[in-house]
Amino acid sequence: MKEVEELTIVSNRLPVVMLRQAGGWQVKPGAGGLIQAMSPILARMGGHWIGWPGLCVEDGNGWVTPLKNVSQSIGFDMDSVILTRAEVDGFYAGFANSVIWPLFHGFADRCNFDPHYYDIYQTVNEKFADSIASSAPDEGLLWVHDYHLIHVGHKLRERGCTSPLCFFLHIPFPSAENYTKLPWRKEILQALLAYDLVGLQTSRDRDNLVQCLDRVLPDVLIYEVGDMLIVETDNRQIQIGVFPIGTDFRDFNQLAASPEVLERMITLREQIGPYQVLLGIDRLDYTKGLIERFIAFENALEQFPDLLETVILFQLVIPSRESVPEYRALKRELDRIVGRINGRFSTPGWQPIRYLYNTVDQYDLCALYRLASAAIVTPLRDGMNLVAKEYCACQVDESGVLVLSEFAGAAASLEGALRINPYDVDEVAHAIYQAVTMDLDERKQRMRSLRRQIRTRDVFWWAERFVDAALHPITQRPQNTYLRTLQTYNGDSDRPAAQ
Ligand code: GDG
Repeated sequence: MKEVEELTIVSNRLPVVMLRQAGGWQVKPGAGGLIQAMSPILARMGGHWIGWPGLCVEDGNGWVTPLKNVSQSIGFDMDSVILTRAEVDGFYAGFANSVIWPLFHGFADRCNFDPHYYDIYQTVNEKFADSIASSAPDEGLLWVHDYHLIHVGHKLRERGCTSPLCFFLHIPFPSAENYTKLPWRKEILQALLAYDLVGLQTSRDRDNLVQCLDRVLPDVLIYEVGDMLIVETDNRQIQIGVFPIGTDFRDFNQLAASPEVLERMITLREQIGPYQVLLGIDRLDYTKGLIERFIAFENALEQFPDLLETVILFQLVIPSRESVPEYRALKRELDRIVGRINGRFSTPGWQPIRYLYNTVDQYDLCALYRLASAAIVTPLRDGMNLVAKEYCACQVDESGVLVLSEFAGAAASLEGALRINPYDVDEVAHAIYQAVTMDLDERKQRMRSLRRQIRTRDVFWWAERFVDAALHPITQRPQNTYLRTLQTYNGDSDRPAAQ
C-alpha cells in the first residue's frame, strides 16, 4: 500500500452527513458498511474522498467551511459533489435504490425500470466524473465504490482519462437470469469494462458476472490467470478479482476491551435486565431479513418456553433511505410485527423484543456486541455483512455465538458460525435455541476460530490486496489461454455462498 502516491476514494456518500440546523450546519458521522471499511484505510494511507454530503443545491450555502474543518480533524480531505433534489430523487431513490439495489440482491419484482431514472443516473455519474477531473490528482490511484457510480469510469474515459481506474462492488452481483431483465444490461456491463480492475466480494459474484458477460457481451474474451480473470475487449485488458472485505479487527478488539466500553456495558445491563441478549444490527432494508427474523424469534418463543423471561432480542435498526416509499412501508411493517410479538408474550417484568430505530455511537455499538450472547445475522442476500465480523472482533472473552445466513457473502469465508437459511423460520428458531443453550467450551472453540479468520483477513488485508492488484496488473496473456465459457460456469447462480 505504501507504493500508492495518492489515493482518491469516490463513493456516493461522504463519510459525514451535513444537517441544516438553526444557526448553521451540523456535521454528523455517517453510518454504513462502506464508510466503516474505507475510513480507517484513508486515515492510515492519506489521500482524499469525493462524494455527496447528503445535501442539495436547494439547501443553500454555508456548509463548505464546516466540512473543511471536519476534513482537518479526521485526517483526510473531502470534496463534495452537490446534487439537485430532482437528481437525488431520480438517481439515488430511483435508479440506485429502486433498480440496481433490488435487482442485484435478487429482488427483480421490486424493481421500477423507469427509463427516466437511467437518464438521471447518467447525468449524476457525469457530475461525479467532472468533479474527479477537476479535483483528483493526475497521478495516483482512483478507486470508485459501489453500484451508485458504475458509469463514472466510462464518463472519465469520455473525458480523455487514460489513468488506471478501479471499481469495487460492495453488493452481490446477480445471476444472469436476474441480471438480463435489466433494460440497460449491455450499457452497465460496458461501463464496468471501462475500469482496469473490478473487485467483487465473493467467487459467486464473480461467476455471476462472467455468466452475464458471456450472455450479454459474447464477443469479449475471458481467461483465467492465477486467481484473476482477465477480460479482453477493444485491445484492453480488464482484471476481475474476488476481494472479500474485512473489518478493522484490531480497532474493534481494542475498543471492546476499553474501560469506556465496560462502563457502557454496565449501564446497558442495568437497562436491559438479567436476560441473555440476542443481537440484531442492520440498516433498515428488506434485504436484511428483519421481518423473517422477528417471525423466527416468535417461532422460537412458541417452541421453546424456557426462552420466555430469560432471553431478549435487542434489535437496532439504522434509519436508511427514508425518501424511498418502500422503506417507509417496511418501517411500518416492522413496528406492527414488533408490537404484535411484544403484546403477545410480554410479562410485567420482561419484553421479548427491544427495538431501537436509531444510530448509536461506536462505544455503545461495541458494548452491545460484547454484551450479546449471540448475534443474529439473517440477511436474505448481502454482499458481505460487516456486522457479523465486527461482532466477532468485539468478542474479547470469546463466548458469543454467531448465527449467520448462508446468503451473506460473509458465509463464504467464515467457519464456526451456525449457518442458517433465513427463509426457514423453523431452522432459525432452532439455531437461536442452540445458540443460547450452547455450552461454553463449544462457544469458545467456534468463536476462537472465527476471530482468527477475521483478524487475519481484516480490512487492511483487503485493501492491500486490491491496491496491489491495481498497481501490478497482469499484462501477459498465458501461453495456454484458458477460456471461460458457459461450460465452466454452468448454471445461474443464486445459490448460497459456498464454504
Ligand atoms: C454494504 C453492503 C457490505 C450500524 N449501525 C450503526 C453503525 N453501523 C455500521 C456497522 C457496520 C455497518 O454499519 C453496516 O454494514 P453492513 O456490512 O452490515 O451493511 P451495509 O451498510 O448494507 O453495507 C454489505 C458492506 O457494504 C461493506 O462492503 O458488507 O454487504 O450491503 O459497519 O458497524 N455504526 C455506528 N452506529 C450505529 O448505530 N457507529
